[in-house]
Amino acid sequence: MTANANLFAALRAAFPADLDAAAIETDTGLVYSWRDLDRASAMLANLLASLDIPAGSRIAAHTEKSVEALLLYLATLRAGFVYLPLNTAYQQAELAYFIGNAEPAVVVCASRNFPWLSKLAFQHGVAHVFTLDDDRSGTLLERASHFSDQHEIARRGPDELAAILYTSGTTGRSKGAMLSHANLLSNAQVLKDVWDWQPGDVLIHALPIFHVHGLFVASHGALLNGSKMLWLAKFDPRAVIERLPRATVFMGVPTLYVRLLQEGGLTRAACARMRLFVSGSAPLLIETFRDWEDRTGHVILERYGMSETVMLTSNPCRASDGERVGGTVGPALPGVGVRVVDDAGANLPADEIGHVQVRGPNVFGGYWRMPEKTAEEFTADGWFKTGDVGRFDARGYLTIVGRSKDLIISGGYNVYPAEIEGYLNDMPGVAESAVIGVPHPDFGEGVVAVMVPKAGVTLDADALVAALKSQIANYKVPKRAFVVADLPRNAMGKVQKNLLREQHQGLFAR
Ligand code: MCA
Ligand code: AMP
Repeated sequence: MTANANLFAALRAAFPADLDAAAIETDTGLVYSWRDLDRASAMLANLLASLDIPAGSRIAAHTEKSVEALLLYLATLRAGFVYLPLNTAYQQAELAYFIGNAEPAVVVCASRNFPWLSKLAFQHGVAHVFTLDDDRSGTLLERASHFSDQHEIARRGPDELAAILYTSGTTGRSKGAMLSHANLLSNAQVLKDVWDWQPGDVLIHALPIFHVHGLFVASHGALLNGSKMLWLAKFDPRAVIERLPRATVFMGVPTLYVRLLQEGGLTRAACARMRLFVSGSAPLLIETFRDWEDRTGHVILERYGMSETVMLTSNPCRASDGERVGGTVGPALPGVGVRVVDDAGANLPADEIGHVQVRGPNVFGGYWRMPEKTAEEFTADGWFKTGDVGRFDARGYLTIVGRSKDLIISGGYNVYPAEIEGYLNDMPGVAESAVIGVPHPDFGEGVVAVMVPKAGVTLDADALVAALKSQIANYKVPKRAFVVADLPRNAMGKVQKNLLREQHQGLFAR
């Protein structure tokens, strides 16, 4: 019989022999052993299996970060279902879309959201809604407590789905990137090797677990190495610094590094035991890269990835593999193909800027129930179009110089201007709008809205933005808004966002 390709089987096989050793220590002082992770994921997997839902069912989680939320992810893998993480910042309209599109069989949410979310789920035919709060209360754990703590890991083929991650495209609504067990496992194994995970490594886990960085890159890294995690429910720079002397690996988006640098406690001594600092999800400014080295003596390793592909490139970890070059995202990971092409699809030589395209065992199978969108995003010869613009240097290190997709990355979260413009354009008195990202000292890019009123209307920009707060995730809400008579357009009638970005580029300067 062929080996079970279920990702959980590989993670479980990496648990240390001493199952009573600490696997996760939380910021509230709880310690979970490897045995706890095994037993609790088994009980949750048995609960999911008892629901009599079809193979391939989606299990949607709109839950705050907690170890139990991670266990729900592991249990979903273990039982062979498909995990669908949803950022808790998402509000009703956003969730209505995700639930309507993904049609999950199970929704797990915080008890405070149960009244409206259970109704929404019911309207979309979801049969099971459980609650899970970050204090280990809720119906999910109550129900799971009645099940056995033994569970045989469901057999899954390498190409069967493990997770769907929603990510917005250049136009239109969010698309669910379908990731298989093999996509996730192959990437986790490559990273274990190239980032040189070692016995005794300890990870500070300070990222949210709704997205690739915190859920896959960080958690899989520690689990596949049998490494302990020091778990923070929310990023807090002082709590991270306090844990540095007991840790060896930290992963963050650039905003986390910017905020850590503002703390006096970030010193060489505090970082003396640390082995690796990884940054990704958004461009790391060269100033941050340099300041970090000056302050801590450590060179941040920057890597690059996407929800559709997990990790693609990485600066070297071992000195023998080369130096880490600030401003670059390093060479392609082993087994991953990365090319830079011109508009006609021809490969470009080193130093020339073009479209970044990728392929490999990590690249997703397609967008959930959107075959046309999937087809559009792949070339005829099977390369995925990332929408990023970059160039290789002579050593094969990639630099991301921009994006051909209209996307803002704020504090590591993606904000799609088209989505925000849609909401603004629907507001009374708004004729049209343009949403742009401009440099922001904390978030990297800050979201800015520029609106044109309908004839004879006086718009109150701040009031409109305040109204948006009740409709969309808070990080998408523009930090500043302006009312103008006209938007700048080119001869083709297209809004010239580059001119708006230039005009507002100093808006958030310190
Ligand atoms: C919070 N706020 C933000 C953001 N986060 N505004 C803009 N951008 C943000 N990212 C605002 C809130 O709207 C709120 O404003 C105020 O800040 C306080 O909210 P709070 O939640 O307390 O903020 P925080 O705890 O300070 O959060 C900042 C953060 C967080 C820690 C940087 O955004 C974060 O954890 N970011 C990491 C995202 C991440 O993991 N990305 C990985 C994606 P108001 O009070 O006005 O409402 S995976 C990915 O991209 C790929 C594939 C990859 O390569 O990794
Ligand atoms: P997501 O859709 O959340 O998976 O975000 C993926 C996008 O994040 C990529 O297409 C890039 O634009 C961006 N990204 C991720 N890592 C980096 C990085 N190190 N430097 C620049 N951009 C990055």
